[in-house]
Amino acid sequence: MVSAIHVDRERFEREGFLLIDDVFDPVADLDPVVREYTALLDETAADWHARGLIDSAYADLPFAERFAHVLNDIGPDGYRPFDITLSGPITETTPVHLGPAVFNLITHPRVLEVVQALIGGEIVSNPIQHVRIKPPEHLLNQKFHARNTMVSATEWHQDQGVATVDVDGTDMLTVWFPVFDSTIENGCLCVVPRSHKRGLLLHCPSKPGQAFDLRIPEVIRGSNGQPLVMKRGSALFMHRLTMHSSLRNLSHGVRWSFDLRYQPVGQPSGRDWLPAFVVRSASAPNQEIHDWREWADLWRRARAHVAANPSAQKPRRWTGTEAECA
Ligand SMILES: O=C(O)CCC(=O)C(=O)O
Ligand SMILES: [Fe+2]
Repeated sequence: MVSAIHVDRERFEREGFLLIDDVFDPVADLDPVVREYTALLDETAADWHARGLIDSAYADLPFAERFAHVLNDIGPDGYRPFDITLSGPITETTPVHLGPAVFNLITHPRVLEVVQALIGGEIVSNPIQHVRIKPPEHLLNQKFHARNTMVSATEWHQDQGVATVDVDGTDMLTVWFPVFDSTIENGCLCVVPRSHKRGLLLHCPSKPGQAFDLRIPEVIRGSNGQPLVMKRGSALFMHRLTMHSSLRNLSHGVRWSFDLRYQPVGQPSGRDWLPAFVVRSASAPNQEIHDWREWADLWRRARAHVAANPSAQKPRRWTGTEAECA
């Protein structure tokens, strides 16, 4: 019997985050994800090699080394088949990973138990979600080292700041968890406790014209961040206004995490061209999706729709011309 989870709501509201151990069973919940990604990397590397896009399929290398070599050869866009959302320009063939092991994480009853305690029992899975597979930095080409939040460090930001403005009234909750232990050396997440009380802060593009890589300028942020070392199986539940970032992976192992988001049914998702689906509803249980194929279809249909209607994809809220961004 797995134990019920104690959710300290008062602490969440005070600190802006809650770290909970043993949300996932590493063997039953996380190992299948590792296997799913090992097969995906195998397939993708073989395909790219057969098409002459990479120098080798690197089949003899362990996962993290293989991933780094494949990315070095193919370039930053090669990350897209591994991620679990559609971002950047979307065409009918934009790759995204939609597998059963990932679906089981998104709909995991113990995650939803905590989400329900924090935002109520009518819950939608928000489409702003990522997998971040960060190989040891020394294995990656220089071009990946800075400002690539998927494979290297992440700048300080609030998740509300990276969604479109219609999300402002939405009670969006971020759930971040490591696939393997996350440490200071391998690039764990950092938070500024209680920063959610400051409201939405200015975000600047890290490079001029680069609307997708945002950070809160240091003059505004201050310097009281705190690293969160986390064990495999644990999960962090974070308010949409909590400032957070992540460190570089200076270790010899992979730094691998998922970040998912949830919100109450009926509120805007901040990416309304992507699918939001009901994961739990006591009032309309027939709306819940339990089949990963149905979920994958929602994503494919959304992709086809955006490919045919590019204006469905809305711009982010910051321009970079604000004085503090200079
Ligand atoms: O894992 C990371 O590097 C950043 C994660 C993040 O920003 C998030 O989960 O919202
Ligand atoms: Fe974030």
